Amino acid sequence: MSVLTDMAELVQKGKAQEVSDLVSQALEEGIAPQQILDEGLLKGMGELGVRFKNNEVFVPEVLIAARALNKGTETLKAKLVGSDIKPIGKVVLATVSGDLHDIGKNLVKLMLEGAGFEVVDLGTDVPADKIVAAVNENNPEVLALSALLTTTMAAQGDVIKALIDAGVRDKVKVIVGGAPITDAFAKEIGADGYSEDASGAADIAKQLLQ
Ligand code: B1M
Repeated sequence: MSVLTDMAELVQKGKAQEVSDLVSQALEEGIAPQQILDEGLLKGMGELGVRFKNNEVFVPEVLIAARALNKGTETLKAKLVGSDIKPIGKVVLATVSGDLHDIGKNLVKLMLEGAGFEVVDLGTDVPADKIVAAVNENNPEVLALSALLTTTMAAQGDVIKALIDAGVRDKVKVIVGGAPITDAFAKEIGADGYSEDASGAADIAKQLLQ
């Protein structure tokens, strides 16, 4: 079995330290960071997601796997993110209210940092008023919102409404993403940009700086 197949397997088993060790081993073997991410870490979570949907595994197993995946991406971070890049801009990032999914958000953070942004990460389940306060406090060029549930995607629109109500909508560009989000939905809620994946989010944030 290859190191990436083992990694995908160990993500599903939630073996955080082993996953991290395999990421280091894969890097030593010269495997590209993006390939480690796609064919090792995310492949494992994708396979577990199918088993979750089919009720073959449940929330605790998925939670433990998510921790292993996050530990693996932390180990990759040093390779994906340049160490002495001068920030090209600032992004405030959050998963919206009611939503605890953070793996996609963390990848967006990684890619934004890799593209040279300073990122203020507010975490998950962040209410609209807290996001508006963070925009006022940090003055970012870009606000990036993630949502993974059909029941929480509307909260991205609530954040935009809250920015309008607070009179600060024109101070910041808003980009949105997450599995249920589409370009049409992003336009409907008045977002400035949408990407279906994390590296695309970094590209759009860069375009919006211009
Ligand atoms: Co959740 N969950 N979950 N879950 N979970 C999903 C999303 C689900 C599709 C599973 C399923 O049923 N097939 C389903 C949603 C169904 C729906 O809404 N239609 C679901 C459900 C139902 C639930 C609960 C309600 C389950 C329950 O309690 N009964 C519950 C809700 C909790 C809550 O949030 N309030 C729940 C809980 C959990 C865990 C806590 C156990 C865990 C999260 C742990 C964590 O994040 N730390 C979890 C997980 C891990 C998943 C799955 C298996 C994997 C999600 C993931 O991390 N994928 C997921 C099924 C699946 O997707 N196969 C599922 C990997 C990640 C890299 O992808 O986040 O999509 P993703 O990010 C992508 C893109 O979307 C994009 O970039 C990334 C790739 O490059 N992206 C952006 C994300 N944000 C972006 C922002 C951008 C741009 C791009 O710009 C700003």
